[in-house]
Amino acid sequence: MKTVYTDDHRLQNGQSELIDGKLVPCFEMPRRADIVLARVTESALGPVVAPERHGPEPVARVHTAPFLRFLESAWDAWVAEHGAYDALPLVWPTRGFHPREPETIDGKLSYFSLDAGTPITPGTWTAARSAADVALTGQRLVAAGARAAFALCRPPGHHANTDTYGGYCFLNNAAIAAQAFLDGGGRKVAILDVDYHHGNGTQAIFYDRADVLFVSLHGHPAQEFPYFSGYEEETGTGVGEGFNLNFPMRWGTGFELWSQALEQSCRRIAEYAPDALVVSLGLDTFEYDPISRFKLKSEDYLTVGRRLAGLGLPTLFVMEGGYAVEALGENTVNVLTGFEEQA
Ligand code: SP5
Ligand code: ZN
Repeated sequence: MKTVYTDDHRLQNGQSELIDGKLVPCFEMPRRADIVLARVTESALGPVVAPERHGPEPVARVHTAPFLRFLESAWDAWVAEHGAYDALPLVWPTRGFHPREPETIDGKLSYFSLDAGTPITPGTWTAARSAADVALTGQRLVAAGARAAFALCRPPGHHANTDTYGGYCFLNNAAIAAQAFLDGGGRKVAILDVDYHHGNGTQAIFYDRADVLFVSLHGHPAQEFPYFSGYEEETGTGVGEGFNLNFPMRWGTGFELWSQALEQSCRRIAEYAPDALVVSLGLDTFEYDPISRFKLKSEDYLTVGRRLAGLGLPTLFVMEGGYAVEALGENTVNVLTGFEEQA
């Protein structure tokens, strides 16, 4: 399969995130994509291609105009107020507040974000738009008949909702690609999210729709970020009822339990019979991930790829999380080569 990649991801290079009560160097760093690219290049996976530019329309199919205006202008507004260092929010509208978009940049950061782990930097907007182009280019390859493609997106996307960023995500690359499948004439798309964290943004974007099935395997929200999304009882609403499926799992989960949830996920996807599958490919389920608590091993990712290939669907892999950086290339390419072996 082809890998879609651009160096533009390096423009998202945050200084620090707030985690465990400390400001520490960002876990979501450029080296992540560099290491995945290096491993793809060494492997027999296939060629690496540059993204085409798709313009603002496919992004605006998923995100609101006020949110996109905010992301585009946030860095300049922040610099004018505070100077040229990373922008982080500090306050959020919680129970009893009145969430109206404030006029000032600090207020806007609070209004449009979900955490203090996701710095806005000079290159954030360009990097995020390029990542969406990477996903859209992969989508085009698959829509044009490729069995599969790998969109090596960075920054990741699955925590971004129509009008919120956070969890290292700005634009929801997987959701933008899924919507592009539908806008290109697909009738139904399934999104399988195997990142350790619940894909709250993707779930929310498609929660009231039956043309996108969202299935997610993740750390239990009673224990794990993003805490307020990802319970089993979240099954969709309105015509979307029954088209959202969550498998929350407790800290310490290993491949035996995780792979059973994967099997159930695959059966639901097969029953749905979509025109295409988008895989939100996070590798932070790895046993040595520094911020996560599942116990998957490198060789397990080959098995994951083989099972996904068994669905027999046109498949777009979209890179999400994974912070055990030195193993990230091997783990990612294991999923993809497992898939190719079986496809
Ligand atoms: C795309 C993606 O994987 N985003 C993940 C964002 C996670 N943000 C930090 C969550 C903090 C949870 N506590 C970690 C404790 C580590 N000692
Ligand atoms: Zn994650």
